[in-house]
Amino acid sequence: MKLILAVVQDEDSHKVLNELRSNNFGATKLSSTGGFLRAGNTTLIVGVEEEKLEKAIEIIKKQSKSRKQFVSSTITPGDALGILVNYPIEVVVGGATIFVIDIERFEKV
Ligand code: 2BA
Repeated sequence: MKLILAVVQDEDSHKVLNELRSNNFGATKLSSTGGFLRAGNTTLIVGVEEEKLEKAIEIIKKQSKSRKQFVSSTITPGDALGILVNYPIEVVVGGATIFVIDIERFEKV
């Protein structure tokens, strides 16, 4: 058995979860925060049999779009002591960041 940890954007999480559910995958949704943008995203935990791993990853990839976001950065111009200037930096976020972990034991009691 494998465990998928997938970080997706909040906007995509419903579509990913719906398609996982309609293909009989169990999933848990966690609200998470990206360390770089400090903005909300969604982490999905999906336990899958090894032979169904690629199908689950295919669904996550299909439903996760990459988007551009802007993060504000601050610089101090060369000789302008004490003056801070904010300027936007563009970053491309996602589709999805996917980790796959081997599961040693799985039980439902
Ligand atoms: P964030 O950490 O908020 O990162 C959002 C996006 O900012 C990243 O998109 C990337 O395009 C950019 N970015 C991140 N760190 C950067 C840096 N030091 N310099 C410049 N740009 C940077 P993604 O790579 O698609 O990542 C989306 C989210 O997936 C991340 O949100 C984070 O929550 C998660 N993630 C990405 N890589 C991870 C990793 N190695 N371990 C755990 N979580 C990860």
